[in-house]
Amino acid sequence: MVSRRNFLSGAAALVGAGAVSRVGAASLPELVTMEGAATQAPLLPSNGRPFNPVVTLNGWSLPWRMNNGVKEFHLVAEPVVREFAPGMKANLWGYNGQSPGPTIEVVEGDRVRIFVTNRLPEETSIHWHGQRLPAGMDGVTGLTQPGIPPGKTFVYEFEAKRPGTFMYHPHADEMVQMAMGMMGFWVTHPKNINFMKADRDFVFLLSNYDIDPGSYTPKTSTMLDFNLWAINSRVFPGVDSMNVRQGDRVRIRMGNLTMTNHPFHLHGHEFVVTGTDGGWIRPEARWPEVTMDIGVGQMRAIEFDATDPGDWPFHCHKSHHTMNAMGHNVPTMIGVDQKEAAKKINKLVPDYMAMGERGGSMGGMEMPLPENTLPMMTGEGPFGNIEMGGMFTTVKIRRDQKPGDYKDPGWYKHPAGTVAYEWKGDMPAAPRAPETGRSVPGVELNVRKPQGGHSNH
Ligand SMILES: [Cu+2]
Repeated sequence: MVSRRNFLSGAAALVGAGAVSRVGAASLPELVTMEGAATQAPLLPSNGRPFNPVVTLNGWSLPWRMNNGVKEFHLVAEPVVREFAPGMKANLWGYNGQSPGPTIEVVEGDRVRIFVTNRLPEETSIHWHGQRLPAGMDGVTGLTQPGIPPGKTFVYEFEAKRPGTFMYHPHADEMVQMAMGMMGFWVTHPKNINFMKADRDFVFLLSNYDIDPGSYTPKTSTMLDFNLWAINSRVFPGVDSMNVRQGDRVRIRMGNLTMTNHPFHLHGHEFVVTGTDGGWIRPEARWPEVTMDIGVGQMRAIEFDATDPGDWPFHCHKSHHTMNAMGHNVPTMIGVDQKEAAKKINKLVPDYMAMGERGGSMGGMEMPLPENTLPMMTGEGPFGNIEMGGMFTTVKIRRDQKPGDYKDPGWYKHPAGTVAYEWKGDMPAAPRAPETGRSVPGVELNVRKPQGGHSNH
């Protein structure tokens, strides 16, 4: 077994493909697994046709071996432990040691053979989402194949006909297996290496989990009310930043395997949608956005020129998707004086803390949390608590980031005079909205009263 761990800097160390060539042709390709959740350096193709590799956020790409012109991969479906962010781990199901599984990268026209070994306690299969392939290779349990029983290995084989962005996931006990984290990314690179070449090509999957505070295993019967919204089974501040050089053409590809849509928003730059599930979009048909909604089961590729240095958020715009495990039945307490009630409760529960009177900000608060539980709003930034979680990360654009260097450059150093600052001079009166319909207690509301003859009673 070859493992890959933690090394954003030495690309040479990660090419495990050479190590598998000594394995006999009739055997399974050597099993390659990953430990840890750090973003791995791009997997430079050591054999087969050339391509520009992608970088999987908090993930990795699976090495292959060539066998008589066929690219052979070995995926193992198995229980894994995934760290969502420092301080929280979960028991998930995944592939080759991690959830999500490794990214598979091939070239348009490649003949691909994938060995899938099942080490789960129930049957599984893999559906190659978006691929043109023989129906019998589509991976739908019961419809196109029997389920892969525990302990058995099945083989999928097809030609990667269409370049673009794909996913893989089980089509067996699907709700449970996807709620447990079984999924992976697939990129079919164009045979022309210069076609739509980008300087940085990041990929990740969106997934959702329902893990009660203090527990370790997702509730698999949850349909919509998930409490962890993840980028590649990580949540902020556990999601790595996308580190690029000023002037780079940056591509970000996403696949949505959650149970709802996610409007992803980029700060400081416009992007264009260049790819969908069905392929690449011609330049004249692309449209500019700063927020792009990605529906359930969809894939999208966006591109932009990284013109402006800084630490720019890239996040889902549903605000509860940028929070970590939270209770959902919390009443709004803004404006409610809880002092007297808190005194009474404190007699019974000494640690009780009245919350929410001034909003939900917990920036300055230290609260005891159950074991294995992340704060809802967290992440230490250069100016204090970022108060985010879930589907949030940053694109870090730097003038001096070297080509091919994916290392985190640290926080942006703003040029003097370019940061929002406190005003200490005179305060002119700010214009106010006209005083109609104000709901301040004691002020008579200017509401139209029902007139005689128009009553609905
Ligand atoms: Cu979202």
